[in-house]
Order: sequence, then C-alpha cells, then structure tokens
Amino acid sequence: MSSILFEIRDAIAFITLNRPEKLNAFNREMALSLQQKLDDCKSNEVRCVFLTGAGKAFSAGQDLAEVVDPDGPGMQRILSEHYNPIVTRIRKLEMPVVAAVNGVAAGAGANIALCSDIVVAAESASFIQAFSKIGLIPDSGGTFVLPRLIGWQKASALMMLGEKVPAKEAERIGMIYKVFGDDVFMENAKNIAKFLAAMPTKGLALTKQALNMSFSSGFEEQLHDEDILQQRAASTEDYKEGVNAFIEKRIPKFRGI
Ligand code: T3D
Repeated sequence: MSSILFEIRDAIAFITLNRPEKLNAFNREMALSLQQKLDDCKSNEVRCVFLTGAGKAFSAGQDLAEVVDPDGPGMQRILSEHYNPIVTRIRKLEMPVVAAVNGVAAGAGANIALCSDIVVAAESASFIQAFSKIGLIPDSGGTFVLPRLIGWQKASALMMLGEKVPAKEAERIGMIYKVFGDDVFMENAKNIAKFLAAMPTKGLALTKQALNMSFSSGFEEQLHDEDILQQRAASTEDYKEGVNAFIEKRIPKFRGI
C-alpha cells in the first residue's frame, strides 16, 4: 500500500498521508513520496491542493522508530532531505494548499499543516508541538510560522510545554482558520478546496507570493512588491474575466490563466 494517496479530481489534487497504523508518522519513503506528489501538482490541471490524513490522525510527525534505526536516514538528512523540502514546496506551490486536519497533528505533522495556506480541522483534531517532550526543537518551519500565527508568547509556551491544543482552541487563538463538527468536516473542507479551484488561480498564487515576501520585508519594500505583483495579476485572463463579468452582471468563469 502506498504511503501517499494521490488523486486529481475537478482541478484539485487530493493528497492523503497514508500510514494510518502509525498515525501517518513520516518515514523517509513517505516524506520523499510527498515531495514527489507536490511536484506532480505543478501542472495546469491542478488549481488547488487538498492535504489530509488517512484514519484517525493527520500525522504524528517523525516516525520515531526510524530515528533509532541505525540504518535510518539520521537527523541531518531528516531535516534537509525530508521536512525542509516539503514545507518549502508547500510555500512555493503556485496555488492554494488546504490542510484538512482530520485528527491529531503532532511535531512535524503539525508544522507541515500549519504552513499551508488554509488550515481547517475536525472538532476532534488537535495540534501538539511534541518536540520538547523528546528533547528536540520545533522544526519544519514551526519556529517561523507559529509565532507569526499566534504571537511569540503563546508560541513559546506551546513549544516548551508541548501541550495538546484542541482544534476549537487552535481556531480561537488564530492558529488555524476554522473548525467543523466531525460529521460535516470532510465535506466542508472539500468545499473550500472546490471553491478555491474555481477562483483566479494566478491571482491566488501571487497573493501567496506577496504573503511569503511579507515575512522578510519592511513596509515600503512590501508596497513596492505589491505593485509589481499586482501588475502581474492585472495581466491575467482571469482578471479581465472578473472585471467583465462584474460589468456585465454575470457570474465569472475563471480558467486559472
Ligand atoms: O530526528 C528527528 O526526530 C528529527 C525530526 C523531528 C520531527 C518530529 O516530528 S519530532 C516529533 C515526533 N512525534 C512525536 O513525538 C509524537 C509521538 N506520538 C505521540 O505523542 C502520540 O502518539 C500522539 C499524541 C500523536 C497520539 O496519541 P494517541 O494516544 O492517540 O496514540 P498512541 O497510542 O500514542 O499511538 C498509536 C500508535 O501509533 C502507537 O503504536 P502501537 O503501540 O499501537 O503499536 C504508537 O507507538 C504509534 N505512534 C504514534 N506516534 C508515533 C508512532 N510511531 C512512530 N512514530 C511516531 N511519531
């Protein structure tokens, strides 16, 4: 059975972490396969990525059996060859990535979800910066993303205490976008992806790029970058379609070009 399930349907790439008996913990094979699948999304066919987990968990982070395996990849390769390329791909992908957190998301599993563009969770899901409990520091971009989402103090406490944050609390503190009841979660999460896949994809990609740039820019530099990116957005077919549809009082039909 493949550790990553991948299907493209209605312009959405559905990616499912698929080691449910290990709570979708990442081993090397799964990490490399996820990178490959994210690369496979770079086609005109795909306008949104939907990332979720099989079974009861989203992901328990690094497979701890692999880190004690003398034939395993070892710490240095785990970050440089597994997690850093995954979160970099998610941030650079020129389309929205929706993380549909169906259950517990711990360690790298949590931080991979949190670097996605829109994070939604089932009410029974939870987020754990599990690293401190085994003597590690948060990785997979966690020390960068989490304080920006919820503020330095809260991030610092969660990272040090390793507390489980229930989905509702994660929503309340701005860690994630929305929580849905377990029974309607998947349907609602997929509807968000469906909505995004019908939007002006290039405009969304440029929005993402502007947000990425804002992490390291000053205000004036960001205004300058917004200007450049807005020119690019304004040169897309979807922008023309959006304006024409508004003027003609009809529903726009965006093609992602
Ligand atoms: O070298 C490096 O490690 C660098 C990379 C770092 C990146 C990281 O992600 S570090 C953080 C690694 N993850 C963790 O420390 C989390 C460990 N897991 C847990 O704390 C708990 O399992 C959960 C809170 C996620 C879920 O708890 P619960 O009670 O729902 O499930 P459980 O009973 O603990 O686990 C169910 C099974 O999954 C169990 O196996 P068994 O006993 O039924 O055969 C458990 O051992 C297994 N499992 C859970 N997490 C992992 C795992 N197996 C391997 N690796 C795991 N991370």
